[in-house]
Order: sequence, then structure tokens, then C-alpha cells
Amino acid sequence: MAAMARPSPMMKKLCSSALLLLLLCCFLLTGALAEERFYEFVVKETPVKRLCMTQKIITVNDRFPGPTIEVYNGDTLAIKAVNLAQYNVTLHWHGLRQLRNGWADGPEFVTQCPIRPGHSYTYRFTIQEQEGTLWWHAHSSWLRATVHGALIIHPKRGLPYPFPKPHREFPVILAEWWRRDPIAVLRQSMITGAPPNVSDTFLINGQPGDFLPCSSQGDHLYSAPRLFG
Ligand SMILES: [Cu+2]
Repeated sequence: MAAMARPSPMMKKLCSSALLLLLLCCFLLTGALAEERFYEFVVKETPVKRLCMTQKIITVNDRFPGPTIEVYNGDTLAIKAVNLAQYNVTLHWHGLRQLRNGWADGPEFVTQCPIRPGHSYTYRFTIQEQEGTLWWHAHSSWLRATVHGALIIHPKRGLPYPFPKPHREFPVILAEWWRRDPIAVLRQSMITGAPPNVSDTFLINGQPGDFLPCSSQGDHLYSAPRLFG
């Protein structure tokens, strides 16, 4: 039986160079596909009607729930938060790993000073090896009750999720609703020392459901997808 020819040192060098070149191309290609995405979040008071009553709540861009952020793994997000509300505010990206940029995480007086009324701050961070649906929310007092939304991270461009493609995808956001300003509910609890009043209803995508009075007239600012029936 003939012995197999051993690769010459020159051939070995060529092979390892080709491999290195291939790895470099893959690295550059993934980097080239990543984008920077910019959002402007204007935090302000907005009248919203729920449970037969119009209330002024704090929203982002007049929307409740707030805007959905949609990015791809590897993208960089720049979110300019403009605070036109009467409260201090910060924004937090729940579940997102803040590697080497903890100052973009959001908890007020922990990783940053709050954004004062009339001021703005730009959060900038890169999604690093995360995918799936998270959420963002205010991280000051109880503003998160109305200042929140979905944060959807797709796999890197051209790559699938590690499960079969679903028939349809849409965010489902659960929240609570008080017939009062949530900040006032919290303040009352702090003054009295009693637990905060329980909420008046639960919401799915900002809506209380068909079985409550005035549900159908709820709100013209956000159209919830029909979930059931
Ligand atoms: Cu959170």
C-alpha cells in the first residue's frame, strides 16, 4: 500500500494563512452587517383614557405602552431621552448586559444622575451576544408604571433563531393601571407607611380588556393586536 504524501511546510503555511483569512472575513462581515440605530424618546405628560376616565400619564412619544425598539444582535443603540415631564427620569434596558458601559444601565443614583426636567441624555450601548425579547422601562420612582415598552433583539442578520420560525410574532406587554397618578400612589404609601394601593386593573398591551366599562373606547394612541378570539 502506498504511503500518503505528507504536506510540505509550504503547503501547511498556505493552509493556515487561508484559514486565518477566512476567519478574518467572517469577523469583518459580521461587523460590517451591524448597524447603529437611533431613537428619540420624548418623555412627557399625555392624556390617556382608560376605565371611562381621561388621565394625564407620563409616556414616551405620547405612546402607551411606549415604542418598541427593534435591533439585531451586534447593533449599537443610541437612544436620546428628552425629558419634558415634571419628574426626574432615567431609562433602563431590562435584562441587557451592559459590558464596559455600566453608565448606560439606567438606575437613578446608582449608575447615573437622573435626567432633570428640560434636559436630555443619550444612552449608547452595543448589544453583545444577546437575542430575544426584553423590555425597557423608566427607573425613577414609579414612572415605570407607564413609561415602558418592548426591546426586541433579533439574531445577527442572516442568522435564524435557535428554534423553528413561528407563524407570527408580536410583543405582549403586561402592566397595571391606577385611577390615580402612580407617583401619588407611591407618595401616599411613603407618607402613611402602609403598602401602596393595589391597582384598579391589569392591562395587556395597554388595554384593560373587553369586560370592563369603556374598554372599547380606550385610547386612540396605540392599537393593540387582537390576542384572543
Ligand atoms: Cu427592569
